[in-house]
Amino acid sequence: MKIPMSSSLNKINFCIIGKPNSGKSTLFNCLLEDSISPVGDEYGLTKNLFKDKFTLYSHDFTIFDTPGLRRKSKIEDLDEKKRNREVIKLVDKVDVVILLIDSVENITKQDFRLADLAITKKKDTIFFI
Ligand SMILES: Nc1nc2c(ncn2[C@@H]2O[C@H](COP(=O)(O)OP(=O)(O)OP(=O)(O)O)[C@@H](O)[C@H]2O)c(=O)[nH]1
Ligand SMILES: [Mg+2]
Repeated sequence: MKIPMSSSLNKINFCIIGKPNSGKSTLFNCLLEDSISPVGDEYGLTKNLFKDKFTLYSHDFTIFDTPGLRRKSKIEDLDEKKRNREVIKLVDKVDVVILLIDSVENITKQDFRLADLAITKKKDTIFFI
């Protein structure tokens, strides 16, 4: 998937990242007021990047929903590894990262790792709990 990115002030690209099942797709659909990305209790339901655009106060936003990120050492499945790499590549390209934290589980070590990922890549990071 080729993702053209722009950092001009009236075009903002952002992605929602987080652990599996933290509610990323629910937030994505909610922001877009549409049911674009499948939502459900199944752990690791989102297996592709979902992308959409919307305009707010004359600003064009591109938003991505992403597959959940688990700790690397826990992943054996090659497809999941590939999905993880795609999300990390996307984090490199967007302007803003929304890190979604599941308030039911409280903040976990993996949430800190993901915060570190976004901040290390010098992304403007929004923590959404
Ligand atoms: N109670 C409650 N449930 C929520 C909330 N957000 C999401 N859920 C539920 O949590 C489950 C997982 O939501 P998803 O949006 O599919 O989570 P996800 O992070 O996209 O999951 P993956 O794609 O598997 O990584 C679904 O059953 C949602 O209905 C919330 O704010 N409150
Ligand atoms: Mg999802």
